[in-house]
Amino acid sequence: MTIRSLFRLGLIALLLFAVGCAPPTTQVGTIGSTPLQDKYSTYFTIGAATTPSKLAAVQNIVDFHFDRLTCENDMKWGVIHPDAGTWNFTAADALADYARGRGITMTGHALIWHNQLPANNWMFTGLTPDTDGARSALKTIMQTHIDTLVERYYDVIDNWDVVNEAISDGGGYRTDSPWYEYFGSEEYIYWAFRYTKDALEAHAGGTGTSLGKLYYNDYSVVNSTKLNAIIDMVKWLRQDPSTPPLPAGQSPIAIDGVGLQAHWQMDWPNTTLIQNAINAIDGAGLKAKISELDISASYGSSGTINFTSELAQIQANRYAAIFSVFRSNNDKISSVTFWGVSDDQSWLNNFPVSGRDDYPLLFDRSHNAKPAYYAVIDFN
Ligand code: 9MR
Repeated sequence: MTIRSLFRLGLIALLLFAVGCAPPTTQVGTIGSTPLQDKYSTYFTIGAATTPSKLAAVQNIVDFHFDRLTCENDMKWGVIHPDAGTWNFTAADALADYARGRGITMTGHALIWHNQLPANNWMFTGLTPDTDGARSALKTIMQTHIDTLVERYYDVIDNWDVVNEAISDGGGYRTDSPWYEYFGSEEYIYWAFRYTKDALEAHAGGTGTSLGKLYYNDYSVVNSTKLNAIIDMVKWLRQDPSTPPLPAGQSPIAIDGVGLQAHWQMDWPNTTLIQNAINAIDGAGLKAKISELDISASYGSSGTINFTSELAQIQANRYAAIFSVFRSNNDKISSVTFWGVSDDQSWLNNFPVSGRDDYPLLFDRSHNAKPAYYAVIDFN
């Protein structure tokens, strides 16, 4: 071996060493080579919320990294059941077929919610709030809606957001929901879970398919006032001692878990709050599901911020800390789903400020893996 070839070998070794030591931020132009779904296979499934048109633009990422899907909008009442007897299954079917084709499961989102209802409000039209007539009519409408969705998707949906955001930030039941208004109380929550459970048992019971799980889903679940109210609601549904009665003659329902939406920020909530919420949910005999994870980089700003490499690294550290909590609680967590795939597709580009860019996800506007992605897979 000549001096020159030795020198060349030394140079190559130095170069390889430098590449090996380079911080993950220098890796650009790739979706990453470690599939999230593989890295987390012994912990929990890793999901993404999407729509058919968004999926088309990032399908390579979803194919490679995610083994769970949620319809970001397409199973909501306003989209899928926009009028009495009118169903619009096209988009939900497309995502369900994609999931079936890959053999992955979905989260059903969301059966009963006060938002994204049909524009013409058809379910409530002509009814008088807080009357037996309204309750009776809405129970029938609700049951038909739930039966139809469960029958169509029970084979691919393993857990359902049966009721979404029914508790206010102050801890009481949300009274500005038309469901609450027309039922005249929180009784509608019971019926939503009742009909979903019955439909799951009827459709999935004899087929060998395991029953879909029943979840209550909300934001700010780490807030202890809200968390306590959610747990009280769960105890009421299953009729723990000293809880208010159920509708006359109805039997208790033990729901399976609580979805923490996890629309979080760079500095909120801290990991202690997250751990406390997971512990409280587990202590109540329930699973925690991280259902809508994103970390806004723009929170508090009125316009588009400059997402510098320093900010990207701060966000990566934040994701690392959060996923470390998730991993160490994997026995208490059923799944982790991101609310979107790449930054350009996030709902946060239009909320709370319309048209402002945000950077909350693991993949950037060019669909390349961000430092946050490398932080999430950086563990042994
Ligand atoms: O991401 C969804 C966005 O496209 C819709 O415009 C919005 C309408 O309210 O709903 C967004 O998803 C929400 C989810 O269904 C429930 N939790 C809060 C999510 C973000 O608003």
